[in-house]
Amino acid sequence: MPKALITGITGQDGSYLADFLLDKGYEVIGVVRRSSTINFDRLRHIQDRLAIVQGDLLDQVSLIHLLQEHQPDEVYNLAAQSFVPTSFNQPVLTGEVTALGVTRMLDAIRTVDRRIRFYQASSSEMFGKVAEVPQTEKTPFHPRSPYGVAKVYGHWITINYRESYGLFACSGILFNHESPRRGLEFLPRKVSYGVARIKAGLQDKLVLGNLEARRDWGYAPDYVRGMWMMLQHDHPDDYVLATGETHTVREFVQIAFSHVGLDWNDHVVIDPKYYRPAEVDLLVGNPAKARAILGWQHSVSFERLVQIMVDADLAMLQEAEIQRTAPNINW
Ligand code: NAP
Ligand code: G4F
Repeated sequence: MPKALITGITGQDGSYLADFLLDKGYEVIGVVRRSSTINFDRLRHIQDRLAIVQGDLLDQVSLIHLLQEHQPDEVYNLAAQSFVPTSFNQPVLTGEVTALGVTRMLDAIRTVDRRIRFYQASSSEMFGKVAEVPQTEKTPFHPRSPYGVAKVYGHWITINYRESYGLFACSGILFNHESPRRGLEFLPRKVSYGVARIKAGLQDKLVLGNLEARRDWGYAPDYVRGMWMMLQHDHPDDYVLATGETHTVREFVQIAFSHVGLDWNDHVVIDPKYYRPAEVDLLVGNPAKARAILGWQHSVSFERLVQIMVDADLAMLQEAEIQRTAPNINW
């Protein structure tokens, strides 16, 4: 049975990757940082099939011990401070986790067992103020946030350890991917959850920032499949995963509201506090290399993605309401 270690397993991608690898027959080790409140919401359905272990990308000793103890075949480094606005407020922490954390893990692999295959979660945020359209593995980087800068470091240190020490280290340059498990602070989930609450009569307004930004949005389960495919190939390399389509925030909002029969103009309010010090105006990826070499492609359209997310949040609110109003047979 192959063994995979996942950092960031409590996050959106970590939980989907764990689902995927368990289905493939892997033994999955999930690295969780210590906190005063345990939050395994995204893992509840598979918790008894995982080994949950404590570790932190800020603490290299913990990473070395984990690799020595569990001897994984594959390491997926998904942990990061991943929210762009927070990176402007906490640029040093973002650099420690999202940039230097990659070196800590790579060097732990170099120290413990160089045969371990490594996946780094790089990001389309690295392209920032884009040098060409669409973006490929060869497009130069111009990051626009401390998060993007940290990811550029993580990307290049991954390549450097591959070239310097012969590690099987891959970097996936992933464009935005979403799901009902997305954090509530990211635009797509903020919109799907807000629309569901408005439809349920729990709120009337949804306060947003820049509606003109364009993103290449896909469905998260498609993207974790691509991570695994990179580590199964004969040679380590870097790949863009994207849909090849770009849409504005405004389009996302419009489809989400119209899906429940509402007009977004009646509910959306703009507040400049959600504007960023520097914005990434346009992202659209070219996944031709991943398609040609790995056989990867996305399976969920933009419109369908928005509907999946809104439907899931509507169902979640209905479930919460049922639980609140259901008679408690223990009283
Ligand atoms: P996410 O939901 O924000 O999850 C981030 C994970 O990192 C959480 O499990 C978090 O743990 C963990 N983490 C944060 N700091 C840590 C530390 N110091 N030590 C150990 N774990 C730590 O992110 P995601 O959307 O799943 O994304 C996964 C990865 O892909 C991230 O690296 C992200 O930057 C990158 N990426 C994402 C996208 C996208 O569209 N989703 C696109 C490109 C790249 P807690 O639960 O304890 O906070
Ligand atoms: O959903 P977002 O916060 O995602 P962003 O900044 O594109 O970053 C996500 O994707 C990256 C890949 O490209 C990942 F690397 C990163 O970890 C993260 O997963 O914002 C999307 C767009 C931005 O242009 C933002 O300005 O939506 C715009 N926006 C407009 N109003 C808003 C809001 N974003 C948020 N979070 N909240 C708003 O109210």
